[in-house]
Amino acid sequence: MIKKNTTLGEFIIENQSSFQYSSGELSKLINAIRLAAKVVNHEVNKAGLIDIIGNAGDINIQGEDQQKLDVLANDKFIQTLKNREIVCGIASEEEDDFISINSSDNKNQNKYIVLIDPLDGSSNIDVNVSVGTIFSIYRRVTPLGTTVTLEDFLQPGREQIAAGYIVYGTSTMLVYTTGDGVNGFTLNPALGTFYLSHPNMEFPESGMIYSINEGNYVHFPQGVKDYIKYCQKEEGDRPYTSRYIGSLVSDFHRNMIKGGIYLYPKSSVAAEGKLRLLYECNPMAFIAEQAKGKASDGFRAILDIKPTELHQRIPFFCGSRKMVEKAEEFMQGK
Ligand code: AHM
Ligand code: MG
Repeated sequence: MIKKNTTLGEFIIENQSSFQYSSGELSKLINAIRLAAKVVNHEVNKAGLIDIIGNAGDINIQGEDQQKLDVLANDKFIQTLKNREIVCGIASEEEDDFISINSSDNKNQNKYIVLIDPLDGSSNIDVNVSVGTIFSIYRRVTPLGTTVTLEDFLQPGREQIAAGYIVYGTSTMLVYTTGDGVNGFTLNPALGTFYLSHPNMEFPESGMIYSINEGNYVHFPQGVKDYIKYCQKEEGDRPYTSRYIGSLVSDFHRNMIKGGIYLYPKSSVAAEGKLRLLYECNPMAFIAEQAKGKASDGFRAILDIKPTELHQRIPFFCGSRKMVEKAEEFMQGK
């Protein structure tokens, strides 16, 4: 039973017992992400003042270097997680390699690793368009008490314990799943509190929106070209509406609420597409499946793919189940 005015903090405590491995650690971890999200939100909100308070590389009034927002977001998330000593490893889209965290207090007994894309769609910041943070949580596969290895990070998305995103939009929202449905929380900026605003979020089975960078049309595989033509054809409930923000979190969020499909296919200039399997596609795919949607590379479920490297890219088709299935039919030449 969802109570009105439930805060994210209350929700985490109330739902702790439903976690597959309940120990309070995952709750603490999600709480740390909530805290970092608020800090990053505060910085993102000031982005428009950059000409007044200084550009990246400048020295600010306190004599500190101004950082680019994506670097700053990366630092805030990593620092918050490190300081609380609740994870044993972090991998970030902004870092070349994973970070192992050896906890002196409890002899490396922390079992979770976190993967993050600290500020996705950051090219949108300069023009005041929504950006987001994406996170993903796994249990380590190597033994407790040891230092994490690459193997801990290269798990198929199916193994995720939790995943979520923060969209810094007209309102700031944190949306996440622990494998038991998807819930969305909206930040009241005056109080600094996230409230449950979107309980049990689900993709409509089908929708009327397709989101793809059509400027790359000439480079797309034939299946994608044919699917775009299908979306544009006057037949049944088509033509569909084209909506592309160029910010995965925002495009995904809109499509989950309204019904739609997001596509970032491979192309003749980007053999594996653009999006990263570990930091972008896996967490969004987990949320999509939990919200009764679907995510695929055109041929197989994203969550079933065994990653081979940290920064691996993968084609991404994600959204309302029937729309993704239709796009797959075109990709597979059916
Ligand atoms: P980023 O991680 O460098 O921000 O890139 C990911 C972003 C997605 O949010 C967005 O959907 C996509 O890149 C847009 O790419 P493009 O400009 O090629 O359409
Ligand atoms: Mg990104």
